[in-house]
Amino acid sequence: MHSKIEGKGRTVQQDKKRQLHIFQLMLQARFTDEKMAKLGKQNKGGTFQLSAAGHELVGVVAAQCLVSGKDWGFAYYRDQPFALSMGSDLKELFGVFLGRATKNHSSGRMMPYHFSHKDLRLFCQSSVVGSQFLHAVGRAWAIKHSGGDEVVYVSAGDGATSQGDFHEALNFAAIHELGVVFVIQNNGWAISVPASEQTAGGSVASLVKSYAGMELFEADGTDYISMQAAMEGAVAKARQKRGPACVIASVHRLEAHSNSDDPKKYKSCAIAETEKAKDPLIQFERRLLAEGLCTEQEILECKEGAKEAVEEAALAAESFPFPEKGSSRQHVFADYEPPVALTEQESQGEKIVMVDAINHAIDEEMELDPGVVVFGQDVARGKGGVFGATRGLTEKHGSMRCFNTPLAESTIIGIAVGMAADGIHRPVAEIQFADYLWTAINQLFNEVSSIHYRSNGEWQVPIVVRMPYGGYIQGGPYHSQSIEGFLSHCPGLKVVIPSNSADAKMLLKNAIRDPNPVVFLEHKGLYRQQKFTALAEPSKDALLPFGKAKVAREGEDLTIVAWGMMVSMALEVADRLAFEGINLEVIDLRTIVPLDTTTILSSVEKTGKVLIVQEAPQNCGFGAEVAARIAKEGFEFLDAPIHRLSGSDTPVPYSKPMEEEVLPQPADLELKIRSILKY
Ligand SMILES: Cc1ncc(C[n+]2csc(CCOP(=O)(O)OP(=O)(O)O)c2C)c(N)n1
Repeated sequence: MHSKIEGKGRTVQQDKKRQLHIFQLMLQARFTDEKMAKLGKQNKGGTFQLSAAGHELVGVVAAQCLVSGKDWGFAYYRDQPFALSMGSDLKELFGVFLGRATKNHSSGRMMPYHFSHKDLRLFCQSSVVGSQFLHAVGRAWAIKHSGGDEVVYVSAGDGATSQGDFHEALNFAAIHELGVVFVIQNNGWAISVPASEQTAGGSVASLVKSYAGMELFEADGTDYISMQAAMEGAVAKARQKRGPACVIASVHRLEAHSNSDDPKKYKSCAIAETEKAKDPLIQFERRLLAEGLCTEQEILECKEGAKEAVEEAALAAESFPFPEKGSSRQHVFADYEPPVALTEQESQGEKIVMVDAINHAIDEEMELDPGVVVFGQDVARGKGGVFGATRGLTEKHGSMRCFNTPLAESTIIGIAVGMAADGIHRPVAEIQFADYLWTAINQLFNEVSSIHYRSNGEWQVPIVVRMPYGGYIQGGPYHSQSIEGFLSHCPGLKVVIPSNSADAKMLLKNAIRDPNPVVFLEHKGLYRQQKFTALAEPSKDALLPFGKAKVAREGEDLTIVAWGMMVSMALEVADRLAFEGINLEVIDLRTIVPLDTTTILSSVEKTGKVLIVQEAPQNCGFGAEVAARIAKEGFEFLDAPIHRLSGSDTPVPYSKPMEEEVLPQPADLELKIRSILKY
């Protein structure tokens, strides 16, 4: 579908009050930009300035077509006019610019123009161009399946449409017929890159049209009649639950990209002059006068009123305090204590393998909480994931609570963000193999992990990302990776790696209830493993808090610190060496973020010797972190240097003899233990 809306010759209901209100907002936005530029030069706390001049009409009109506090906004950095028109306090916008403490918009954590306002349903934005598209469609998915009629607005520049996430979002929105309105503010430039070097054929519209069910509205974003008609049409479609729409609004960026950019390096004076002539404020004013909607005097009053409001807001913001000293470390994680007591006692249940324990954990949480939704590649129906962990959940809980996504990892993590934003949905996403997380790493590292922090605690995204990981199954370089070291390096993510079925069940149930993002790593080699791994199934009520390592075997001669698959290898070797009178203590970390250093240190205090065993390559692996902490806090306890046994610093090859050379083997472990004990 394609509706081309011309600016001329259309009749749109207009009333004077509404027109003057729109004009006021546009003026306020323009004067705000000018004032911020001035304040920046005066060294009052704001260093980064980014003007929306030329884009004002799009944002203001878009906001007029939405219901503030009901509809959702995922607004990009050139959308200050939108944020303002949705009800953001001008004083706060100035406060953010000056790096001051504010209730909304990050309170000094983000550069300005990263809008976040929970009461107004403006979702927390990052600086990553294009990430927000998938959050918006995730939100729209959740609205649709809750039966609501809220519309989701997501905006970006034309350069952002080159990002894969844009196309993934269009695809997902079209497949699920979601009530989302994409608004592309097409100024023809991405900093200095013109459209001809950005988009195949130079037309974003022709790319958007190829997504079946996506209705396209092309508008002149400097002309009120055109913009209003496009936005009204798009919002009506979304509101009436007829699926997604995309408004491509042509505008001109009248200023530099930001205060550190000089457009003279890439825009000729002639182009800049032509663009200035299309200033939406001038056009709006002319139309008001030409159509007799207001007098010259009223225009003057409007301008004076807007200027006064801006000056007052700027002055008020200058008196806002800077964020409190010591507050910069707050809100990495939301507070959480498991609702029921730790259940470590021996379970009376039947023995269960890890993959079934995981299935039962999700099933029980789905029964308990209707907000829990499961999705990923191949996870639905009889297949239930390539390892069968989610088998039967679609049949039991319905096709909307356990569903397949497209083969697009960024979609899987990105939609989870939007779903979780309402505090009701609890996405449990599956990445088919940890090796393929990398195509979604922006969504996990740059987005999910820091939303709570970046919004100064305003938003929480309780998301569980489950991933099979690890080798020993001849999976080759792309089905064998152990990636926990990377994950643990990212502030804001909890990282869980169970070594047996009972722990897996209790830890996963806890992960689903935790308000923070949790990455849950499941070793493929343990899914159906019996020895050391298949344990009695814990009850429905049993949860295991994070950050509590387990002494999996007690001993006095040497401490082995391990996690995941390496725990069973350590236990196997420990059993064997016990016949020779060597008593090993095996610590199973269970979660690496948070890390239980207390249990590690008290074990090292007892044994005086420690070996850290990890499957991942050695260089910069998580074992290095464990070693550093023992060296710092347990140095006095040590009778020998801290040792590590790790995978080789190579990819994991497929052929069995090669795989065995690269991944730690029981014989390697035994050798290492003997050499440390001789020290
Ligand atoms: C993924 C990513 N790459 C690069 C940047 C740096 N950057 C910030 S804005 C921008 C240009 C974006 O242009 P466009 O989407 O057309 O929006 P406009 O600024 O023109 O409104 C770039 C390259 C970024 N923030 N994110």
